[in-house]
Amino acid sequence: MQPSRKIIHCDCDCFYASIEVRDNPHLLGKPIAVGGSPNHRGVVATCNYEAREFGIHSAMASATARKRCPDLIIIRPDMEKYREASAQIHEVFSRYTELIEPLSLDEAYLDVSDSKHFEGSATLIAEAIRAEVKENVNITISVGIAPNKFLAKIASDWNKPDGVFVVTPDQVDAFVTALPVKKLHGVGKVTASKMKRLGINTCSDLRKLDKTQLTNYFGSFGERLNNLSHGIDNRPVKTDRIRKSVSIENTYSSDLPNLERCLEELPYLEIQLAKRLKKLKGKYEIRKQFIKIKFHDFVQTTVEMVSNQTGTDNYSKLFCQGFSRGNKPVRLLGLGVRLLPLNEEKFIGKTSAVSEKISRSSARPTISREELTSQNKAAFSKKNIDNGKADQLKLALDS
Ligand code: TTP
Ligand code: MG
Ligand code: MG
Repeated sequence: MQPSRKIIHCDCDCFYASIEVRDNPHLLGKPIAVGGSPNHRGVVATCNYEAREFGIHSAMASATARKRCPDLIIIRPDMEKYREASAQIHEVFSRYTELIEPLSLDEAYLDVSDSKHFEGSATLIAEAIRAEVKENVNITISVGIAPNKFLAKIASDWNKPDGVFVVTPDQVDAFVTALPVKKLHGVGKVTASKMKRLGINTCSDLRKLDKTQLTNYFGSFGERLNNLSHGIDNRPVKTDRIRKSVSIENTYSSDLPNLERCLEELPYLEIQLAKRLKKLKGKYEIRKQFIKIKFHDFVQTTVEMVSNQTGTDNYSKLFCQGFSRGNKPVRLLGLGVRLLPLNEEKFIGKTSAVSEKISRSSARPTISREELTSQNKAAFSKKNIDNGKADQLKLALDS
């Protein structure tokens, strides 16, 4: 039998908001959110725990947030500052292990199974990390410690904010048995309500079904569900994270009324996507092009096609197809590519056959409107972004 691993999942508490409060101590104790303007259909990127008491959360419209809490202070994101803090935090992680899998600016898995620090005590390592983050970055970070990634991630959320939660190998069974299924990674709203209909509320309910039944109900996810319900997750901490897609999205402050207006926006989105693709390191081949449309009533659709390039004509076609599914005003447009990682040798062997050669970089989930304007003033000045036309540009680097 393989020796049990020691995985730490670290996640900063209300990350962007913590940085803002740190830098503006007069905000301490007040409800604050970081996000776009309520007047321009901005959304909340995050909010501090004081604001959460009003039911405010990430991705909520800023206008709704303000309604729930009239005293809410909304601060524009300063991505540069968050990236700097993120680099400092990741520097702290690297003092304890080389096996780090960054998930986002504020979050990472660490495998400390073979760490020599604190005689290999994951709990003491985690406490040291928390103390160093507090000391060097002046924000709090919560940690979960468990024998695998799935449990460590759940554990880091267990005692948030500023919390620690440990699931030792001999506690795994009891912990998982009582775990509500909605805590399982991959169980979203739809799956959770299907499970509810089937009378499955906890992992112990899931365990009553065998693999075949789980596959019948949940398709290819069935086998993983079976493993998770028994606390099994053998995924290694991957230091070399492979990106599977790059995309860009824009929420418009006024709805785009028709297809023609959507197509007019295409070049501006393409410019942003091209910039992101250029910046990536590593070797990838484009496998698919895709678009996303969110209509004014929040109904959303995505369309994709097999492709090894980023051709405008293809995106136009996809937009036409997507738009025809709703034929109503559009709130958000997005486009992107799905990627196939190439290893070095394969890449060198190909020249003209690979139409796009792009690379990988650290995760960067959002880009502020300010950043967008400074990066691409020429293109966007035409569209008068400062008049609130393109209120929020979200860059999604999905993996
Ligand atoms: P999270 O770690 O998901 O959230 P958080 O750190 O703000 O709060 P928690 O204490 O619950 O961990 O995300 C990290 C940052 O990523 C967050 O501070 C802002 C940004 N973010 C967005 O921009 N949009 C989103 O929808 C989410 C969830 C996060
Ligand atoms: Mg966080
Ligand atoms: Mg996080």
